[in-house]
Amino acid sequence: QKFNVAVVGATGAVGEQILGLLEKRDFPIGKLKLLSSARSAGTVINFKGLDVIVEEATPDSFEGIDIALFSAGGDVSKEFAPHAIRHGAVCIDNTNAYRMDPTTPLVVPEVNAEKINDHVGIIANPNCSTIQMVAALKPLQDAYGIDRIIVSTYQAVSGAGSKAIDELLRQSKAVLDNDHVDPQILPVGSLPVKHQIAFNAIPQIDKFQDNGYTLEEMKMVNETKKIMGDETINVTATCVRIPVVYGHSESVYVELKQDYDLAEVRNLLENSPGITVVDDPSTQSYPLATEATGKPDVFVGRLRRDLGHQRGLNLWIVSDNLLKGAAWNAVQIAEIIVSKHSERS
Ligand code: 11C
Repeated sequence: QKFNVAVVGATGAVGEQILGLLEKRDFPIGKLKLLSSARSAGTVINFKGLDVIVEEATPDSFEGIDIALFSAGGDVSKEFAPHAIRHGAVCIDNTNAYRMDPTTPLVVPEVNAEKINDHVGIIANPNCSTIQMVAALKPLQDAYGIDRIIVSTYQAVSGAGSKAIDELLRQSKAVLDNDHVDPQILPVGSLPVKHQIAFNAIPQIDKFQDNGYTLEEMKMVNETKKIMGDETINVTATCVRIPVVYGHSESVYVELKQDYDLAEVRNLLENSPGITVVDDPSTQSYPLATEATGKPDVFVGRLRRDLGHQRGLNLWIVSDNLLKGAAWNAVQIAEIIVSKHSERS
C-alpha cells in the first residue's frame, strides 16, 4: 500500500532532511506534494530521480493527502494543519504549535510510541534538545525513576535554520579576515538586539519568558514532563548557542529515585534502541557533534556518579539536531503510522 505524503517547509533545513530520509528509507509514497511559502514556491527538488516543483501551500493543497509532515514554523502549522485534517490527513508537526495541547500526543518513539494511537489528527514532534535528552534518559526512568534533571545545552546554529548557518560561516570568515562583524539573525531573528555567534557562546535560545527562562529552556522543562509522562520530574535547563553547525550537545545531571550501579546503567543504555554509548576515558572516547552529524542515533558518554549525591549521575548527550532532533523522529512516527495501517488492512 502507498501513502500520499505532503511535506510543508520542503525547502527548509529540516524539510530537506525529511525528503532525504523518505528517499533513503524507501517510504511507500504514492503521490508526493512539496509545499512552502509563496517565496520558495517554484523551487525544483529532485526526489528519487524525478523533479518535483514546490508549490505554495493553500487550504486545498491537502486534498487526497494521507500524511502531512510540517516543518515551516508554528504559524504555518496553525494555519494549515486544520485544513490537512479536514482533508483526512494525519499531521506530524515539527513545530511548537501543538506540543503542549492536551489532545495532541508528543512523541519520541523510543519513549512513548504508544501515544501515537491517541491522536486526533496531529502528532507533535518535540523540540530537538528535548528529544535527545528524553531518549537517553528513558531507560533510566524505567529502571530507577527520575527525581530531577539539570541540563545545560551547547546547541548548533542549524537549530535556528539555514540563515543562522550562513551567519556563523560569514561571521567566522569576517573575524579571521579582521573584517566588521554584523550580526543579523542570532539569537532571535525577530528581536532587535543581535549578538555575534562566531567564536562566542550565547546563553539565549528563543525569546525570554516572564519567569526569566527562555522559551527553549521552558520547552525542555514542559515537554520532558509530558513525554516521560511524569509531572513530578523537576527539570531545570540553561540553553546556549555555540558556533557549531550541526549536532546539539548536552551536559545532563540526573538524580534517580533509587540507588544505581554504574555498570548496570551503561549496560541498560547499550541495550536501548537508538542509543549508542561512547564512553572510554582511556582512549579519550566520548560523543562529539562532529561524529554524530549525519547519524540517526543519540550518543551518550562521560557517565559518572556525582561526587556529592549517591543517586546523582552525570552524562554527556549528543545527537544530530536535524535528524533525531527533527526529521528522523518525524519519519519514525510516519513509519509507525504506516505499519499500524498495514497491520489493520
Ligand atoms: C534551536 N531547538 O536549536 C531549536 C530549534 O521548537 O522545534 C527547534 C525549534 C522547535 O534553535
